[in-house]
Amino acid sequence: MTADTDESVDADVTDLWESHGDERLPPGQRQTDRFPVLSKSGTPDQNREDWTFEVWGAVSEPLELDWEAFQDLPAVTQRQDFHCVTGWSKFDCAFTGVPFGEIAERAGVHHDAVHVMFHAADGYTTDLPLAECDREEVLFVYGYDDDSLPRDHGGPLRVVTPHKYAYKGAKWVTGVEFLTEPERGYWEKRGYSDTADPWAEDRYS
Ligand SMILES: Nc1nc2c(c(=O)[nH]1)N[C@H]1C(S)=C(S)[C@@H](COP(=O)(O)O)O[C@H]1N2
Ligand SMILES: [Mo]
Repeated sequence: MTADTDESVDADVTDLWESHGDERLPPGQRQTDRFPVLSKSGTPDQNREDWTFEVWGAVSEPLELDWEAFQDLPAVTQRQDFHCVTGWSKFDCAFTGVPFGEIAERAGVHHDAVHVMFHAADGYTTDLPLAECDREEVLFVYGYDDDSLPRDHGGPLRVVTPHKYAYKGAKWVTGVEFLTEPERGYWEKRGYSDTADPWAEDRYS
C-alpha cells in the first residue's frame, strides 16, 4: 500500500485553492516533480530518543511531549500541494501527521490568544495568526509518501501550511508558542510577507 493510493489518504486537500485563487498553480509558480530542500543553515542533529515538543504561552495546559507521546496523538494522511516562495510548487504530497487542532485542544488555548509562533531546532521561527493555523490542512508532519519524513525535509517533525508559502511551515519544529500579540518570525523579520498567500502572490512585505 502506498500513500498515493486513495485508500490510505484520509483527505485530499489539493482543492483548497478553490477558496484562495483562480487556479491550482498559484501565479508566478512553476510545477516541479522534484522536492527541493531549502534550509537557512543545514540540517540540525536531532534524535528521537531525546526529542521533545513543547507548547507554551497563552494556554492553560502547557505541554511537553516526548516522541512516543507525540506518536500517540491522532494522526491523518492528507494529499496536499506545496508552494515555495522561490517559485516552485510540488503537487500531491502525501503527508502524515497530527492536525494543529489536536495540539491546540490539548493545550487549552486561552481566548485572548491571537497569534502563533513556531520554533525549530535550527533557530528558525515563523508566525501565523491563530485562525490561519486552526485549519484542517495545518499538520505536524512525521510521514511523507508512506515513509518517515526525510531529515532534510524537516524530520523527525515539521509543519506544513499548504494555504501559505512553505516558509510558514517550520521544519524540525520543537515547539509552539501561543501569543496575545502578533510577533514576526525569522523570514518575516527579513522582508518576506507575513501573510504569505500564494494566490495573492504575497511574497515580500
Ligand atoms: N526550521 C526551518 N524550517 C524551515 C526552513 C528553515 O530554514 N528552517 N526553511 C523554510 C523555507 S524558506 C521553505 S521554502 C521550506 C522548505 O521545505 P523543504 O526543504 O522541505 O522543501 O521550509 C521552511 N521551513
Ligand atoms: Mo522558502
